[in-house]
Amino acid sequence: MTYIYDNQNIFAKILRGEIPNDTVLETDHALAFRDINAQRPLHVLVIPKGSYVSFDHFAKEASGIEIIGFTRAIGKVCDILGVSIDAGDGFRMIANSGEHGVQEVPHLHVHILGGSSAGRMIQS
Ligand code: DGP
Repeated sequence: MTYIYDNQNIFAKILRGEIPNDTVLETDHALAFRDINAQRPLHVLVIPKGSYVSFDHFAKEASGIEIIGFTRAIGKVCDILGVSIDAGDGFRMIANSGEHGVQEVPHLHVHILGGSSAGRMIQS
């Protein structure tokens, strides 16, 4: 399987600074910013800086350093938002992938949703 990355996707443009974003955290390997269409009081997207379409793509082809950097950034974002289990009320993390995952933007992103209950895992 070959993953085809479209470098004109909206998150690639955000990474290149062509489109503004409300940054929560930037590290060597990840950028976190508020979702333009927030579904909960706290709704942040965390993306790796590398060109990965989806989580499966990232899991198979990213380097160990990229995977650690991205994962640690997610932990830091949880701390920044105050949703960590150790200090807050928790969160829902979602990584939509491909057609059946109903992924709109083809650059890997995880949604961190908090500030109120995320409800049941799948509604329909
Ligand atoms: P998904 O369906 O998982 O691919 O979700 C894509 C999310 O990206 C969706 O919740 C809306 C958000 N989004 C789309 N365009 C932009 C944008 O230009 N800026 C920001 N901050 N978020 C965006």
